[in-house]
Amino acid sequence: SPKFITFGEIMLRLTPPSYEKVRITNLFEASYGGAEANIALELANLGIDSTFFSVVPDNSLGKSAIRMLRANDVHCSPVILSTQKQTPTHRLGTYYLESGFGIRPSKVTYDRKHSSITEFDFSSVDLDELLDGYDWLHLSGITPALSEECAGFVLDMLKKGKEKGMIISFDGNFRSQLWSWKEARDFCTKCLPYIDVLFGIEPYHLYKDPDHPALGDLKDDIPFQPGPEEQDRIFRAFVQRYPNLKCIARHVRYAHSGSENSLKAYMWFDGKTWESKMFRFNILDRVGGGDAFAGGLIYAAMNDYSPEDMINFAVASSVLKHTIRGDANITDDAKTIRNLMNMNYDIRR
Ligand code: KDG
Repeated sequence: SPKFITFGEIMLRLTPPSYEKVRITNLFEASYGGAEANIALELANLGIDSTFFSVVPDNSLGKSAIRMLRANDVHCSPVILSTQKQTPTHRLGTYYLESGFGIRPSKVTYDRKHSSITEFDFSSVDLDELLDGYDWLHLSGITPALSEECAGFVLDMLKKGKEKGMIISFDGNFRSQLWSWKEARDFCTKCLPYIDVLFGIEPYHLYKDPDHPALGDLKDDIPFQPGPEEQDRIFRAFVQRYPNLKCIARHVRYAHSGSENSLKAYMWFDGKTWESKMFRFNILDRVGGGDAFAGGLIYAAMNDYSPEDMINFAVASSVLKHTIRGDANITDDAKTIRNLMNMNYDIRR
């Protein structure tokens, strides 16, 4: 099957136990996560040849983050363990997650400025060599928000990946604490011509753009939870302007009372809009749900699933992640997700 590579930041995550507030806890649980790393990990867990590229400080924290990925079968040989000379602040980005409970939303506090990946000079990286031998490149809108160097490198990767005939997936992944909606939209617009598989296009991030003719008529009238016809209009506006887009996927969330949620998704593929089943479930940890959705869809596409199975597998993958603590979708095999996708909830014994 295709060989996968991704590039992004991996961070230390500190979480107060038992839904405690950051302000009163005296304990933080440590784990590691990052949008692209989460996808690399899920794909590796599912048996895909999966590689992660990043820059982390050459210290215990940087090494622990990478060891966690290695222990989950992710190849990390391209990862740069940078010296203090290369990256003067010499730190692994950190984030605090205050897990929400029921109606109280989760809260993320970033402490990631000047992390090693943001200070690294990427001109020393030979992109042709880095991407050689891989078939699928995944990037997200988080990395370009980190620094000018990271943004430039993401664009260079997209161009080189395209030149090498790779399949390119991209998740808009808007993070309002890192940049403005306008900055995100402008950057993602530059990326669009290179993308085959697009995630994370929620209305207020990317396409509410009056200066953007093909997308401009999709103004404020797009609801946050669109129906299939509205979503079809959105997809069509995208592919009309960017015919390179082979697949666009978007998941839509419905909150109920307590921690109960429903999730379903739409996917543009093969010239039409597909709608997944609706899944209803309880949330244990919602961080990384979008990555699990993307990871599931990438896995399904790599394995030539039918369009219905692709979109249902992607949602089921996200649903599974919501039941797992930590950022990544830890799985044993694809069968676990396929069972969930077929709503077969029997105990496996
Ligand atoms: O999608 C999950 C990510 O948000 C999480 O892993 C942390 O990468 C992260 C970020 O920048 O928020």
